Amino acid sequence: MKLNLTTKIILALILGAIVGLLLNLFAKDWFDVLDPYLLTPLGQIFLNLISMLVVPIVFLSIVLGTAGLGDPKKLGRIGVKAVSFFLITTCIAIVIGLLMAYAIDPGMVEGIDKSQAEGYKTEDAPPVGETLLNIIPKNPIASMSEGNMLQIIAFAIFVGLGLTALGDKTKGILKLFEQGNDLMMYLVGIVMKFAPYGTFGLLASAIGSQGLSALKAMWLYFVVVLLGLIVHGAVTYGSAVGFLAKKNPIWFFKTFSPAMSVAFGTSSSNATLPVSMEVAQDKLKVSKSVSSFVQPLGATINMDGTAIMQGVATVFIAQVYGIDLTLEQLVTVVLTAVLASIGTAGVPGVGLIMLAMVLNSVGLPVEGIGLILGIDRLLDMARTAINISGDAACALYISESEKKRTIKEQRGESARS
Ligand code: DAS
Repeated sequence: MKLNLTTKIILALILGAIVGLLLNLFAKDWFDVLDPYLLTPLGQIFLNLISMLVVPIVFLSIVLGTAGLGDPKKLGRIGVKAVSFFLITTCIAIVIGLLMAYAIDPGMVEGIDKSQAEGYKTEDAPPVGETLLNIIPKNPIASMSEGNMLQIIAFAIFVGLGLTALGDKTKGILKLFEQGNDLMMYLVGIVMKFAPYGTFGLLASAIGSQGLSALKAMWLYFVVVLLGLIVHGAVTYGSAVGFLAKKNPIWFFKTFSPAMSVAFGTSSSNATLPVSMEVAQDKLKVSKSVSSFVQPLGATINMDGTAIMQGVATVFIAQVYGIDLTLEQLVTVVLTAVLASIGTAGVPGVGLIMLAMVLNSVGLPVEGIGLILGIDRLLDMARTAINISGDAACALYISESEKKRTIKEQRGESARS
């Protein structure tokens, strides 16, 4: 029986989880041998293979997406629609996280040992103001070598606008970029054949090392975040796909599931970009120019799943430390979480770094993150799948609205002629 890639990846995820759990519960010594020589290398090879393609794909697709839009006014319109969609849905996401946390009170559960948190140190998240100021790169080659996605996107937009303005003079370069993009998408197809093995390794290693013991005291926190992700996906994205894109939300999630399963396995929006763009263009029929512009931008500045975790984690940590948050502090949490998501790229674990920024903004103890560290890897998988779904829902909405606009303009022209 020939299984399609999605089924293979989902089966690999399930098998990886089962193998990881069995090794963690009954064969820790086996795991200690298998992990460094098999599980981790399988996962790391896959992560490196798709991460290798991200910078060229993001650069080429934004150049072609921008040039494909042609009219800079259209680029402006799409940019405003995309950023508005991202900011509004991220605000909704963190409010859902806060409301669900206050409804269920995960920080009040027995057995939470605060001493686990002592001494936790987090990396400093990039200051948002500085990130926004530095969007224009001094050296685009350096931006590419550092993987600075916002600077790569900014440079690619300039190049795309230049190609549009110069038209036939630079059609050779445009052709070269188009062929380069086709080459990259071909390589994605090759790399994706390895996806089932890589996602198996990633899951087995993550669950084998952490097991579910970390869930004991944190089970309620874990459940509240998962519930928030499900509510946001079903309600917010379901409504956007249903009412804005006028498409069936169940069809959307079913069709986009191959990309969601890769996001779940890799915990990286960036690494999943090649797949999420291919699925959006080939299966959701999102126009190439809109997908190429909106999804890379979203993978960098739109992280609704992460915002939900931050809302729940903020309330959870405040409750564990017996701190009551005022309304002003909660508003600050919403604003900081939205801004924080703009400054960081979609790579594994970035949500925790941003959480430190959110906790700092309201004076909560950052070491409280040490309490949720153990299960964050598992939650990162689920929230990354939501993060990229928001980007795809936005791209679908904009693509459908642009199609309707074009039809209206064509009708207008034929009526005038
Ligand atoms: N792993 C991040 C992403 O790629 C999300 C997060 O860390 O919260 O979207």
